[in-house]
Amino acid sequence: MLDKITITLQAGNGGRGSTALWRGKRPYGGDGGKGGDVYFEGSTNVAGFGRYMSKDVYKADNGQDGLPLNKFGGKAEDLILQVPIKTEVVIDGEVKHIIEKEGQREMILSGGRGSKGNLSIKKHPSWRMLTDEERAGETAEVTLIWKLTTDIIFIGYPNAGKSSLLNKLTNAHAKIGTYEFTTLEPQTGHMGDIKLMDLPGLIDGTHSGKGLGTDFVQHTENCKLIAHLVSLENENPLDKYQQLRKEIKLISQELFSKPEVVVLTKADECNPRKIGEVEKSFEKLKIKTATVSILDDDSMSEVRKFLKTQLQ
Ligand SMILES: Nc1nc2c(ncn2[C@@H]2O[C@H](COP(=O)(O)OP(=O)(O)OP(=O)(O)O)[C@@H](O)[C@H]2O)c(=O)[nH]1
Ligand SMILES: [Mg+2]
Repeated sequence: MLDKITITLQAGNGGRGSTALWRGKRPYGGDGGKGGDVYFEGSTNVAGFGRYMSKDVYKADNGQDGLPLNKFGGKAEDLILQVPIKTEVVIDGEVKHIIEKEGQREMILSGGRGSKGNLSIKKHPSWRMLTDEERAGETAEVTLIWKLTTDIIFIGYPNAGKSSLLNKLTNAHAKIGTYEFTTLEPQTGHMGDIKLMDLPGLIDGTHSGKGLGTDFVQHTENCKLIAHLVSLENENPLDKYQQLRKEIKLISQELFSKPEVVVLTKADECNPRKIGEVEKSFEKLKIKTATVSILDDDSMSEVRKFLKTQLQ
C-alpha cells in the first residue's frame, strides 16, 4: 500500500486565437478555449496511491484553438484525480488541502486562458493575442500523503505477538516470525467494522533512529486507541511495559497521551500464578489489561470484547 507519492501535475494550456482573414483581409478568427483545471477528489474506493505510479506527469487537456468563421475553441475537460479519504496535499512543503470526505473536490491547478481571436481583438482594440507563456496551464510538483485512519493500533517490542494477534482477530495475513522486526510496514485488518493496525516493533532508541525508526508515527495521528502488547515471556512484564512507555514519550508526546490499554500476550508460555501477579501489578496502576494466547480461542473472544468495550 503506497501511502506517499510525489507527482507532477500540469493544467491544460489555453487554445490559440485564430488569425484567419476573410479573403486575406478581414479578421474573422475565433477565440481559443480554456485549458483544463486539475482537481483532487476524495473517494472511499481508493486505497493508497498505487494508481499514480505509472506516469511522470498527469496533465489536463489543452483548450481547443479558435477557428475561422469566428468559431470558438472548446474548453478542455478538467482532470480529476481520485485520492483516498484523509489525503494531505503538500505543495512547496506546505499542506495546502486535506481531503476528508467522499466527493470533496479541491482545485489544485488552473488551466491556461484561451487567446482571443483576431475578430474579438478587432472589436476591442485594447486586447491582443496571448503568447504561448500566457496561455500555459499551471504546473506543480505535489506530494500526497495518506493519513491512515485506524481505530486501534497495536504497538510493542518486536516479537510481542502483534502480527499474530492481528491475524487472529481480523482478515489480515501479516507475516509472523520468531525473529525481531518481522513486520516492516504497518499492516491493517478489520474486526467487524473496527479497523486494526499492527505497527513494526519499537525498541529502546527508536526515537533516535534505531531499529525501524519513527516514520510510523504519522499513521498513529488519527487512531483512537492504542493496544500496547506485552509478552508474558518477559521476566517482569510491567517493567518492560514501563520501559517502552518511556521510549514512546520520546518518540511522540501525542502518541504517549493517547488512550491506551495493555494486552498481555503468550499466556500459554507463562504459569497461571505468575499471570495473576502480573495482572495485579498493572491493575494497581489502574492500567486495563486483557490476557491472551493465540492458542486459546476463549481468550480470543475475550480480547475481542475487551477491545470493543475499550474503544467505546
Ligand atoms: N506460544 C505462543 N507464541 C506466540 C503467541 N503469539 C505469538 N507467538 C509467537 O511469537 C513470535 C512473534 O510473533 P509475531 O506476531 O511475529 O510478533 P510481532 O510482535 O508482530 O513481531 P515484530 O513484527 O517483529 O515486531 C512468533 O514466533 C509467534 O508464533 C502466543 O500467544 N503463544
Ligand atoms: Mg509483526
